[in-house]
Amino acid sequence: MSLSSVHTCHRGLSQCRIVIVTLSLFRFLSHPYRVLGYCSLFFSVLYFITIEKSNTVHVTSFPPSPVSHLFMSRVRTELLDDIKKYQTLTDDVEEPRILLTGQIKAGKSSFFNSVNSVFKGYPIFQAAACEKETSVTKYCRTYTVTDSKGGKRLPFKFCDIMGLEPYNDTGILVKDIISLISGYIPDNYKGVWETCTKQPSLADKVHCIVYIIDANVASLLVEELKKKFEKIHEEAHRLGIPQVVLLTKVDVACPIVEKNLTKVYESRYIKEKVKQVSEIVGVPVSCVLPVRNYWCETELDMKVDILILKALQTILRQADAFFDEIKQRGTSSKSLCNFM
Ligand SMILES: Nc1nc2c(ncn2[C@@H]2O[C@H](COP(=O)(O)OP(=O)(O)O)[C@@H](O)[C@H]2O)c(=O)[nH]1
Ligand SMILES: [Mg+2]
Repeated sequence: MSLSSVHTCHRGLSQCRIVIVTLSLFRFLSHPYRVLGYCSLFFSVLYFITIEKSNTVHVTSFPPSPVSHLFMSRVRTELLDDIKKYQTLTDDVEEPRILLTGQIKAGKSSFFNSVNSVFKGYPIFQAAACEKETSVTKYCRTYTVTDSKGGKRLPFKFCDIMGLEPYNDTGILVKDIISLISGYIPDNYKGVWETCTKQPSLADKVHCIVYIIDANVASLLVEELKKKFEKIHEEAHRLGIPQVVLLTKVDVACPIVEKNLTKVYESRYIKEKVKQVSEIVGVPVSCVLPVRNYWCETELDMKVDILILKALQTILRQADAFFDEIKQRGTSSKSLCNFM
């Protein structure tokens, strides 16, 4: 029996005793006083119900920390297991290619670092966060993650590219992103993107586009940038590539969430931001995931891990939906151009 049910049982016994005493009194009362007896019975039952109600509140207000810690630990383990067991639905692709795109400093590199940290078991900052992106060289940097230090390679890879900026003089161009998602740009490619013309296979394509948007600037995005998101969304939609948004820096955006990350789904402010970016990018609200990245920590935090893992699980599920659709259509990697 759990601690809370033992507690309720004790209270229940004392309430029963009150009712029994009242009933016995009632038996010995003569007729004229029976009305008074009824009244006392009524009030004791009322008292019983009131105490029962206050009991429930008392029981649920048990110190929550050990319970929630246990619960969170289970959720985290389940998410980790689910991701480790992940296998693509097609033999043509071993590791889904996940593109991280968004404005500079939105948290693209930090998201990869966070995923890497959760699987390594300690914070690790492999991808240079806050890297200066002044170079004009387009570089599709590919990152893989291993399970624990020196462990097995996990079944996904991230493409990290330069930021998508409102104006074309800085940042990656929409046409470059379209070349990348269509499969023309290989992993870690540093050459001239325009000369890449090899016929792409399904494995060369991007299997999920992840827009990384800073929750603090979501409402300040300029029209030019929104139009770029729109163009990428249209093309991705045409190609059937799934799209997900990660709303980063939720800890900075909302003071309630900063104090307690478990409130992230309850925060009205974050809910509003989720709706806002879902409209800007054109993805359903269920595909906008609030995350808090590791960026300066020395130890892992279970609450941060859960948000990161939930985001990754959603990305992989979306990639699966893409593979499933291709399977349903009977499109093989060789005849991919027909699908595109
Ligand atoms: N507080 C907070 N800061 C973050 C978060 N994610 C990223 N950052 C900060 O934002 C800066 C830019 O992140 P970075 O990953 O380099 O962005 P990128 O340019 O999109 O790759 C980092 O130095 C971090 O300080 C987050 O979730 N919360
Ligand atoms: Mg970066």
